[in-house]
Amino acid sequence: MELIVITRPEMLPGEAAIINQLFVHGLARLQVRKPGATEAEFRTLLEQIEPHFRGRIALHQHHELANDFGITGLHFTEANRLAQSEGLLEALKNNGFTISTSTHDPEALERLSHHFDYAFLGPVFDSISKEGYSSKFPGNFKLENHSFPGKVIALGGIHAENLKSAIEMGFDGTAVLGSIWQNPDNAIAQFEQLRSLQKSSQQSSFQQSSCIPGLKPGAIDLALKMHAFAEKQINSKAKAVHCPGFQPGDPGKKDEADFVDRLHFISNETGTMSHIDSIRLALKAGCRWIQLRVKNRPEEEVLPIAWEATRLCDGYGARLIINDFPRVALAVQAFGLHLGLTDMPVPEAHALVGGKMVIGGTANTWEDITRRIGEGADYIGLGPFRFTNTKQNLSPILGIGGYRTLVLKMQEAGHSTPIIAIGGITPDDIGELREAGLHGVAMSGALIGAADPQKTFYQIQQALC
Ligand code: TZP
Ligand code: MG
Repeated sequence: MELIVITRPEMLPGEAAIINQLFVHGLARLQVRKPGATEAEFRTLLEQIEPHFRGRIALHQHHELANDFGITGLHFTEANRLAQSEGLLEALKNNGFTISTSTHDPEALERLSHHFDYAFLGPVFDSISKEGYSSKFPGNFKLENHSFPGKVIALGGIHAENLKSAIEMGFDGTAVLGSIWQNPDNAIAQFEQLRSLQKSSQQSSFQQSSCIPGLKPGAIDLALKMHAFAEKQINSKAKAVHCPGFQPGDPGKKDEADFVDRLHFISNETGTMSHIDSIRLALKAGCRWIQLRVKNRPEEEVLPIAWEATRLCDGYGARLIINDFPRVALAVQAFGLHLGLTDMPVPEAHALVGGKMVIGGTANTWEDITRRIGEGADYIGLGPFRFTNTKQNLSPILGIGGYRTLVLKMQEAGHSTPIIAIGGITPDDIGELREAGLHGVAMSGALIGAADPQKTFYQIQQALC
């Protein structure tokens, strides 16, 4: 369930620093709404928001800035919405944008374009920030069944005391403004309080499974660590450009193994879908660790795909891992590189991409595992779990028994390198894989072929919790 923050309409001193902190503390969506602000004022604010958080922003005004800042969220106010054609909304959706709108009238939900991903409805309570903006919703309001397929977010006058009532009205999420910004010094504490209230008020199992896309479940601590790691990565990227040599035994690196995501999406192409299409699908569904795995193509063809993947991943604040092509990983300054069983050893790859790029390696046997650990791999992709059409020349299938044996052996030997299971995995397999001691899973077909990839993503997240 979403907890969305809307900015104050006017510019606020120190606003960007608070916004960055809100993101660090797990904010999944910020609506930048400043009706009177100029494009230059928007630019100044957006420039101060850390690039890896900009994928979580929706712009209410100055949509023309979206491209420059890698912003994929566009909001259409009620008046603005009426001026848009279905064709334009559809084109935005097809180009990877998330679009939202707002309405005051529950009946208007029947008339909203189905292209909108979410719509604000309110004011459900008397507004805190907008004087005289009082609610016309009765206290016992219930959101009736409606035909709008997107999420409906309660807006207006929501604070710690009434947030639970808003959730009980049947909304898919809540949006707050006044309660966050009325005392900016207290914005983060307020956000945390609202978020934990919202979490404890969630009732249905689907709502409970709605971990924030982009962050691992239950994630304030993790978000803080990730933030620290992201900063380290930015520094290390700068280093990688200036001194790409491998630094053996680099002490800064090993404790970062914790940051290996529990869900890795592996790109693929089918008759109807390109690698980029598959990555866009995964990002929209919520995946934030994306491996670009292009097979049987020369490096010069992989590079432009990697650039496009980088642009997309940056827009969503996701990590991009390049499979097989160290020089491409270096060129696009990817977050990581993944090496297959027949690729070069990890230290050789470090010599090409720099000592600090995250490097993962494939394994199928105990010998592969110990070799990967010896080489200093940051994570190991162990598989295949079962037969899959996604990969040609599959190694022998491990099954759950194979994983149990190998993970036990690792534990006995005192090895803690995170192991990611791969190969034909579906959401239903995750429970037993986690029980067997696996750190996470890599999936391709189960997400690409899902009838509703976002629902599948939530199912996966819940199983990974
Ligand atoms: N390595 C072993 S299986 C596999 C790779 C890259 C493919 C995983 O894709 P899927 O569709 O989840 O089986
Ligand atoms: Mg390879």
